[in-house]
Amino acid sequence: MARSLPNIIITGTPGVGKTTHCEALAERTGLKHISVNQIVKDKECHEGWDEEYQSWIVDEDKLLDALEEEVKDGGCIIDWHACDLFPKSWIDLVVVLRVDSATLYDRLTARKYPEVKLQENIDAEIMEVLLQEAKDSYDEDIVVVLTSNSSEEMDENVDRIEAWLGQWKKDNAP
Ligand code: DAT
Repeated sequence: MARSLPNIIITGTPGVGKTTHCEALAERTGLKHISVNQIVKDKECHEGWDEEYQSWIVDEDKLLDALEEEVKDGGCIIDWHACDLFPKSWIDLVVVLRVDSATLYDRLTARKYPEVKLQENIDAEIMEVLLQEAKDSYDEDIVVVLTSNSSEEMDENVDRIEAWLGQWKKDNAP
């Protein structure tokens, strides 16, 4: 798929800072922040609400259909706590954000996550679930791991991704 702008996934355990990074990046670069959560909700790409986890049960086929139109021309920053469902051909860069578990605990507690979801997400971060998923789903050379423990780190991350975008534009200039 030829694109005039790249598609970037920002992924990681809930609470790691995906939305915050995507918003900052969208503002800085003009790329479009695609909140997959929002699309699942707005376009009803789900099979109902899971009470225990307080989250939607995602219908991945519906979600991909809903996303394809947005993503096909490029220029999207996809914000989602999974990355293995997107076709490889859609994606130019996969950023996996990581955070210390104590910091994650504080962020998810502040969000009033139910206990089972809190523990599961902290375990997932410690076990590097998202990092492994990214490595299993995409070529090694497009997967980048960045830490998101502080706003200084976030600023550095946004700078790095913006620099990557600048290089991509040069490399893919018509
Ligand atoms: P996600 O979209 O991955 O669930 P978020 O962007 O909503 O995460 O961030 C969760 C909370 O943590 C939010 O209150 C902002 C804060 N946060 C995220 N990344 C941060 C960072 N690098 N430094 C300081 N606070 C951060």
